[in-house]
Amino acid sequence: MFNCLFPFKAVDREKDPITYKIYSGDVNGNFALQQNSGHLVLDKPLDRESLDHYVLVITASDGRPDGTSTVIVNMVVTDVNDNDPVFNSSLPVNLTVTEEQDNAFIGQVMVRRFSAYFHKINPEAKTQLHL
Ligand SMILES: [Ca+2]
Ligand SMILES: [Ca+2]
Repeated sequence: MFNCLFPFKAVDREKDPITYKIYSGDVNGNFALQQNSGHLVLDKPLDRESLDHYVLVITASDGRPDGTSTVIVNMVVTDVNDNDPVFNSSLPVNLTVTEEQDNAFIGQVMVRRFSAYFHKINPEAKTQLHL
């Protein structure tokens, strides 16, 4: 069973049966409007990183050719943390570091971390990690 986002309700003074429709704005087919109840539900999950704002035009008709009312709904998609961080794919994956540099920051940090760790469990390992 779908969760109802919002119940759109129109009133007809002759109490004619009302048919509800999404006229426009559902650009990716995410929404479904139950035509007899006017309940707006999600047919597919929304993705704020793809589209964060919808303007839906919803109609209610009593069946007469000119018996249609329209409502415009602005909908903002709020964020949840659903994406992992990704590295830039253009970053180089093979690095060459020249030995004997004293300003190669990345090399120094890595050697220090590994040295500290290995030195703790094996004092002799420190010398094996030097570039
Ligand atoms: Ca009517
Ligand atoms: Ca997100």
